[in-house]
Amino acid sequence: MLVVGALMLGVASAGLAQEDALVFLPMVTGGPVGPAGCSTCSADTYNCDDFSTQTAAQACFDFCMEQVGSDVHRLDSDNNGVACESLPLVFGGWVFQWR
Ligand SMILES: [Ca+2]
Ligand SMILES: [Ca+2]
Repeated sequence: MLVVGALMLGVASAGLAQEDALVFLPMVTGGPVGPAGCSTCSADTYNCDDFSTQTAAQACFDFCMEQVGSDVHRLDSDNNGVACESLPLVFGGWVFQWR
């Protein structure tokens, strides 16, 4: 939530109306917590661009498949079970790239 604080400070210092600065991001309360950067499976919220590695995208894909049984974020457009082949795969200290 440090990012939110910084954003709020940024908005406030930009001279916008006070109520505009009081924006709260939705937080997951209760229920299973997803992998980092993957807090919801209720709607198409993320794209491959939102993840820096295939590993992170795959974790989100797997998490939502388990939670809602579908690729809700559409991270696996060709339905081969591998999310975001375009992203680098980090494994054991090595970085791999799907070809
Ligand atoms: Ca998406
Ligand atoms: Ca795929």
